[in-house]
Amino acid sequence: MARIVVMVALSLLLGASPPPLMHFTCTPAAGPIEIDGKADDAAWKAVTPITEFRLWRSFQKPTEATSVRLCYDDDFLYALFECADPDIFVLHSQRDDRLWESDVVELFFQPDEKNPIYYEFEIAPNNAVFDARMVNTGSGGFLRWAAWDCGIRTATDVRGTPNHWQDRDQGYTIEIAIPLGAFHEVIGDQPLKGQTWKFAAVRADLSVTLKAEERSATANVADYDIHNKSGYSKLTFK
Ligand SMILES: [Ca+2]
Ligand SMILES: [Ca+2]
Ligand SMILES: [Ca+2]
Repeated sequence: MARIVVMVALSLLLGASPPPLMHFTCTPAAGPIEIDGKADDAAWKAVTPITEFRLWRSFQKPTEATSVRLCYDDDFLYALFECADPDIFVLHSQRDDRLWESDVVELFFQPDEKNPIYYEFEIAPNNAVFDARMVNTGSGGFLRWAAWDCGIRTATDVRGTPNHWQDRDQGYTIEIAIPLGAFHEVIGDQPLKGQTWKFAAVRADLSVTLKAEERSATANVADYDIHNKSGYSKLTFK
């Protein structure tokens, strides 16, 4: 008992220890997906949502619910985020701007652990898009890599009044289609089926209802650096 008390006290002093890394699967789309910000496509109903978002550093559950679904076909990798949010806040509307400074969802993929190239996609509730093919952040970060434009298609559905903090919003949905050609430099013409990538889905939530902004991920973000891929989850294409 004494040893357990000491261990709990130590873990509180040193910060939370990270939970085991997560491993998800991505299945072929069961039908066509219309990129309109609506989750009503039959293909989405067939996908189990990923809901295991954890706050950066503390690994605790975030205040507001977030889910992401993933699937793919011969041409696109699809994602659908659904975010509860009582205060939707959007700062930027330009392509490749600093979308992470207000409410945003993000996807990170490193298709091949032996190849340092990785991909970052961010979409804000106002459908502003940031996309970047990166090698590492020490080489210039987004200033160097964000000019890349992969032809991503996105749409959003906002239930609320963004930037009007006096009322309470319901949330927003973001639907994404990333052309598989975006990853060609790394994966070539290999079929997705059977591949396992490093992966993180991320959400930033800034709201008047929160004591502090909340950044959460399906990855273990121990040091507040989402570009540190050691805590990424894995994503296997079935
Ligand atoms: Ca749709
Ligand atoms: Ca870009
Ligand atoms: Ca918010």
